[in-house]
Amino acid sequence: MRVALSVVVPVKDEAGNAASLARETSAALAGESAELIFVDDGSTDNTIAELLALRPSLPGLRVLQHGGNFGQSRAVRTGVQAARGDVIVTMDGDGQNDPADIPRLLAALRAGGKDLAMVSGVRQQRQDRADRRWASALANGFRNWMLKDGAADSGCGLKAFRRDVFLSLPYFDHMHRFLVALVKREGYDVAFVSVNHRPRAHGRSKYGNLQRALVGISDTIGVRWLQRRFKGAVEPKEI
Ligand SMILES: Nc1nc2c(ncn2[C@@H]2O[C@H](COP(=O)(O)OP(=O)(O)O)[C@@H](O)[C@H]2O)c(=O)[nH]1
Ligand SMILES: [Mg+2]
Repeated sequence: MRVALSVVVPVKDEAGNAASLARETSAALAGESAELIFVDDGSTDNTIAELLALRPSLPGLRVLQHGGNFGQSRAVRTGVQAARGDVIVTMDGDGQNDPADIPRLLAALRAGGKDLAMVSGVRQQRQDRADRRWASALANGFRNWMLKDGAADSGCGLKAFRRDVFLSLPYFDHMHRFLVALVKREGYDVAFVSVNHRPRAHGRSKYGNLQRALVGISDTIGVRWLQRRFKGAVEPKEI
């Protein structure tokens, strides 16, 4: 079967969340020739066992394992590299993103012109603690001021994009938070779609506000440098 769409889900210690998300996603994508790729990044809980138990009933489910903790961005890249579809959807593995939003993201990507390479979710009514929401608002403000990427919520894990474009982007740890700026740097357009956000049912967030802020500042400066060191897109003509 030709796979048109690959859904890539990075997971680190998402027991109780990952398997139900896989079932939900498969139901939301009935009618699509889709595969579902979960990339485990050194989970020490039951995540892997729960996903493997699901495989007989979900033939489109693939499980990749890093065998250590290399980070969320690396897990996304591993999944995209292994993907068979030309279009990728990424989503958090904790169930905070809602797979029911995927068809709207895909419709927006498919309706766009040849320059539209990504549709990024914008979480409405974030179901996170107040301190996390404040930290996120500050980070988005700082990033927007520095990078002018026009993203209201660049950390939203729910995104749809062209696989070839993603694989042409410069890679660094935590790049998943800068995909809008990086895709625009290549000369492509990015569209935004409002998406649902749900509370975490099990487990806890893997990121602290302070750690995220410190890394975020240095990464934003790094992406600003990448923007300056690029002379724009070219469409070479063979003559
Ligand atoms: N593969 C991988 N996934 C991670 C890592 N840290 C977080 N994640 C996943 O990335 C998603 C978002 O992480 P989460 O901790 O919920 O972040 P928050 O929602 O922003 O608080 C979840 O699916 C996590 O399992 C990591 O080190 N490796
Ligand atoms: Mg989360």
